[in-house]
Amino acid sequence: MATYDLAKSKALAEAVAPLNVTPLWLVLGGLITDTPEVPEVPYLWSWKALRPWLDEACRQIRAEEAERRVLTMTNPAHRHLAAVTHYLNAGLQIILPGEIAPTHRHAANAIRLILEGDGAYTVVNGEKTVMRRGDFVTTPIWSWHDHGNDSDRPVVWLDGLDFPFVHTANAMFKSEYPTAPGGIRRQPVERDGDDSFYRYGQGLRPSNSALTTPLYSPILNYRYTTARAALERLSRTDPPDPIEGWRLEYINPLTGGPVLPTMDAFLQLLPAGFEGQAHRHTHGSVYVALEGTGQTQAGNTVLAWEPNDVFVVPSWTPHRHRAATDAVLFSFTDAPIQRPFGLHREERVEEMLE
Ligand code: GTQ
Ligand code: FE2
Repeated sequence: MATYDLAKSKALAEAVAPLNVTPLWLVLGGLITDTPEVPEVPYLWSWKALRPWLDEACRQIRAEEAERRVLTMTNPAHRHLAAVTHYLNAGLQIILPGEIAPTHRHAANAIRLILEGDGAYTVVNGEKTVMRRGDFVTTPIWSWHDHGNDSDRPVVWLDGLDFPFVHTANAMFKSEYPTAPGGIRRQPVERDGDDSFYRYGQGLRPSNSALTTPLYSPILNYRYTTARAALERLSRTDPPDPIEGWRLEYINPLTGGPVLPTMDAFLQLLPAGFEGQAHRHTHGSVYVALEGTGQTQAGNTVLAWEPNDVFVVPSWTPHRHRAATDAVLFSFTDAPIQRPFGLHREERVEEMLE
């Protein structure tokens, strides 16, 4: 019940608009809300529907010409932004045998999750890793990176980037690696194989490496074979978590924290018949179904997934997972952006409507 004269306040609003101020009492309710008002909607991008269009993209443009040949996903709630959640972008990138996606760097962090084909590689700050299905590869902020494919088949992976967040921060920068004689824009390879994994990923670190808190994980490629075997072992001894099943986080071995300053990543195993309990949290999540089939209910939307489908659960949306068969989900989220500011919240949801 307004005790003030609304008409007068509106007249005031109009009068002071040219001075670029506004009476806060007219707009406060929309600014300080009881709970998050989230524009993004839950959504699933079907691998079967999208995969043929990647072939068409290959007929239209070369990787080098495109810089990155990606079908980038947009949340239906805001089609103009290349964003699937408020802060995260996702896309499917395809690279053909012999192609090069040239070296560049940017203020956005990126991750890759290999979906089809073995034998493409990525080079990040001089380290080259040949990627296989399910491998999780990090491309941290401002690191030089390029991709290639030495196999005889197309390779497709999921790109995950934080560029909607970087745009919001008005902090985007990018640069291109200098072009060598012959017109090739490629950084030299200094380390080959799983160099960073052997240095940092096995409970060891080079003793002369600095122990200052690093901004991101030193590991380039977290192998699927390793992570999958770890999940399998966990499932043999521990009961599944009622919400997540068996779930492992990919970590920065130097901090125990998230792999990147803005994104964390997980691999989870849901047993056949799993009926997860519901929860919600302030971070947005992007999932990839790697093995098996099931469905995730997010709000009133049921997202039925099968291998290589990508789906999103936006901030504060109640959700639960169900698995028809044994199933493995990869996911990444923007929780690390919220945590340092005390903004991160998570809670169980007792009742979810069908
Ligand atoms: O592979 O470097 O999906 O720079 C968007 C921007 C992929 C990449 C994307 C990029 C890349
Ligand atoms: Fe990039």
